[in-house]
Order: sequence, then structure tokens, then C-alpha cells
Amino acid sequence: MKALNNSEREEHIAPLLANGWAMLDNRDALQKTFQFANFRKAFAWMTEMAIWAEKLDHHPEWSNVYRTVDVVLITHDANGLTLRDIKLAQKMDTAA
Ligand code: HBI
Repeated sequence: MKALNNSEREEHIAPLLANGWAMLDNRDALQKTFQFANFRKAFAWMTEMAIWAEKLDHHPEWSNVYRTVDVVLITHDANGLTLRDIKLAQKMDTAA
């Protein structure tokens, strides 16, 4: 999996930044904090995303406290962002 080139970055990252994602300062990674109405909804979303992660063979770094899920997306094999991260971020936003 190849790291995103500059034109791919412009095309794919800007819409995510406009939708609550941020770039981490110290890693080439995307971060977003998702808030749900309650724990049940947060965990249901995580379950749905876990099934997608397996399907895409691409897994988030994430943690859950009550109704909040903190997500970091990066492709470990590329040590940076790839189209897999973009795809998973879009999936997460659509399902949230
Ligand atoms: N998930 N985020 C992330 N990054 C990876 O590089 C990655 C993964 N899930 C599975 C995976 N790589 C496998 O393709 C390899 O470790 C075999």
C-alpha cells in the first residue's frame, strides 16, 4: 500500500478536515473524536466498524470511554496515510 501523494492528499484529506477530522502533530495520521447518544450506540457503531475493518483488512487505533470513541487512522505498513485510511474514515463518518 503506497502512501498518499500530494494530489491525493489535497483531494481526499480536505473534505475529512471539514468534517471533524484532524491531522496529528507528530504522526502522518488522521484523528477524530466521535460522540454518540449513549454507550450502546457507541459500541454498536464500533461493532459495525470492526466488521468493516476486517473486510478491508485495515484496522483503527481507537479507544472508547462511555459514549465517546477516539479514533486514529494510519497505515502501519506505510508508516503514514494511504487510501485505506481515507476509505475507512469515510465509512466511519457515514455510519456514525
Ligand atoms: N491496519 N491500520 C492498519 N495498518 C496496517 O498496516 C494494517 C492494518 N491491518 C492489517 C494489516 N496491516 C495487514 O495487511 C498486515 O499486517 C498483514
